[in-house]
Amino acid sequence: MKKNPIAALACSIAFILPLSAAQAQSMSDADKQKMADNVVQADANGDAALTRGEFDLLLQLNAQDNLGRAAQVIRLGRQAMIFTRIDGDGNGLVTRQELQALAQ
Ligand SMILES: [Ca+2]
Ligand SMILES: [Ca+2]
Repeated sequence: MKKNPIAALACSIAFILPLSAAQAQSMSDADKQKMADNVVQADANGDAALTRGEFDLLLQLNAQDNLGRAAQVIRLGRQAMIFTRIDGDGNGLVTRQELQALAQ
């Protein structure tokens, strides 16, 4: 059994969506767990990378759970902007490495 890559991806996303490390650190463990669950749910094909569609779904799930700035991102219609910012190599997939690079 290899270690679940989703948890690490979720942690990285927890950093990205609140868009500041301070806000991410202020998230409760329960919220981080919800975020991880949402990533698993959004990553429909389980490859630990998010397509634009999977990313939109993740934002919707996070908004429903009032996590990070997801609701604000959707209200302002900034999904594409944020996805583009995270997708460093522009291949249309957000990977764990790209999230981690952004969280540094
Ligand atoms: Ca995927
Ligand atoms: Ca990419």
